[in-house]
Amino acid sequence: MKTVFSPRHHGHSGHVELNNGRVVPAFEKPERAEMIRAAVEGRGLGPILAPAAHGLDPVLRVHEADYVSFLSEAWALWTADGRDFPALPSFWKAPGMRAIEPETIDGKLGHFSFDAGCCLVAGSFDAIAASVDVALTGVDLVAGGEPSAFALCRPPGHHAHAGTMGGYCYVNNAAVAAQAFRDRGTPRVAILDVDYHHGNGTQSIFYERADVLVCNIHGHPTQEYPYFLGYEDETGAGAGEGFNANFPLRWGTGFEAWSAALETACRRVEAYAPDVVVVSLGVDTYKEDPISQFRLDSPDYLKIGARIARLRKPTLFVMEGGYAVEAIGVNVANTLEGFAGE
Ligand code: OKP
Ligand code: ZN
Repeated sequence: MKTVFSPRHHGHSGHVELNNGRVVPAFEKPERAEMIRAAVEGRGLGPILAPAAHGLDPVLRVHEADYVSFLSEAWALWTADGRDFPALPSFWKAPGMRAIEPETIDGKLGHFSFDAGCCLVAGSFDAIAASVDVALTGVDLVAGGEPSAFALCRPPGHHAHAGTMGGYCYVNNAAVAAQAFRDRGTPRVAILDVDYHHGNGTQSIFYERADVLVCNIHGHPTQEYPYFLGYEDETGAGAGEGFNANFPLRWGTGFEAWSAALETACRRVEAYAPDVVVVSLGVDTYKEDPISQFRLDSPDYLKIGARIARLRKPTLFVMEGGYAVEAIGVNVANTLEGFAGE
């Protein structure tokens, strides 16, 4: 399997987040992608390619134009106000307030985010643009006939809504990839999100559509981030009714219960009979993950990859989360090896 990777992710570094009420170095750090790249290389899983530039048009098929403009301008506006440190949002609108984009950067940061998980530094937008190019180059490979590809995206994407960043995610790489498949004439796309956190952005983007099935296995929203979406009764709306499936699991879930949810999700995907599967691949389900509460172990990822392979569909893996840096490479490589060996 070919991997797509860009070193431009390094521009998104030195940033911070709010954790337990304190400003701390971001968990979503460059070492993550480097550990994965090293493991893919070390295991000999296949060639590693640079992404091709696709421009912002495919991003605008999924994201709102004012939001993409904000992302591209935010650092310049922030530093024009004389600030040379990372930009972090810290205020948001309550329901009933006005959703009018403010003129000032402090207001814009709140308007276009839903938490303090999305810091912006000088190189963030370039890394964000490279990350989505990585996903789109993965689409090129699979649409061009490769049975599978791995888009080693960083930053991740699945929490980003059409006009809102959050949870380390700015551009929803998996959603842009799914839309790109559709725009190349692929009739039915399934997104299988196995990251520990609910992919609220991906769900929201396709919620009223029947051409993209979205399945999510994740920490239960009564206990876990993003808290306000991801319940089982969210099954889609309008034309999309029946084309969203959530499998929320309680803190402490181990592989037995997790893989039972994967089996149900895979049967849902099989019933949909997609032409392509996009896997939002997070390995923060791992037992040692510093911000997560499931108990999967490294060998389990071989089985996850093998089950996904048994869908027997062209498959694009898109990297999402995983914060146990010392194990992230092994866990991702195990998933890809389990897939390739099936
Ligand atoms: C992104 B992805 C720790 C609390 C949780 C947001 C987690 C985003 C995870 N500061 N913050 O789904 O792996
Ligand atoms: Zn996650």
